Amino acid sequence: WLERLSPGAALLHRRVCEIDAALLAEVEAVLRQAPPRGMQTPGGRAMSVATTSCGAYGWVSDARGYRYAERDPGSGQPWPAMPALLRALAEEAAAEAGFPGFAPDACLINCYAPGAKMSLHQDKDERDFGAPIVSVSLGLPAIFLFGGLSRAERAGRIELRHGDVLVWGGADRMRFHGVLPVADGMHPLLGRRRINLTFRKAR
Ligand code: MD5
Ligand code: FE
Repeated sequence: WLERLSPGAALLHRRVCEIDAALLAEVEAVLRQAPPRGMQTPGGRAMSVATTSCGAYGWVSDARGYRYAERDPGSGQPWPAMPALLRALAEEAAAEAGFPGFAPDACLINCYAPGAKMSLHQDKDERDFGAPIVSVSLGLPAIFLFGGLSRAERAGRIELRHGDVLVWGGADRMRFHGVLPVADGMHPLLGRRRINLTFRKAR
């Protein structure tokens, strides 16, 4: 079911549970071709999340900064293509939330082991803030922090569970957000992992 969090933000509860195994098969194929790696922040700190991408562009971070790149810095090869089911799901979820015509060119895959987290930040490395962002959660649950348009605003908390899809568009696209450290556990399909897929229009 669709829960509207704000005019531009919707949580599609359990949206992908019925197709989770097929989506995961596509994700695992990408992970084999482009293994996830811990990135460094421009400030030199190690991120606890392991990251890879598929699609025309992938998100990378190192001492030079955050950016979208056409190649996987690990292999020097172009990123794997965005698999068909993943792309279709992202387009459908965006339309259901009120953003028809979404055409993602980047899918960032964040792999969280127990204890991994993501600090409060804004997504602003994309060229066009008019396009929404679609986020799909698989595996272990996590507490998602959803803040305001300034860092100082107190963040709300929502639990993201396996199969949940979040869509952020309009003004809500620029909210500060993060993920609290993932609690240890065992998911029947994913094991001791949380995987988040983030579909964006990077260019
Ligand atoms: C995650 N990933 O669970 C989250 C899901 C990232 C990241 O934050 O940058 O890789 S994406 C949640 C999101 C994206 C864009 C805007 C907003 C939330 N928002 O305005 O709250 O690994
Ligand atoms: Fe983000």
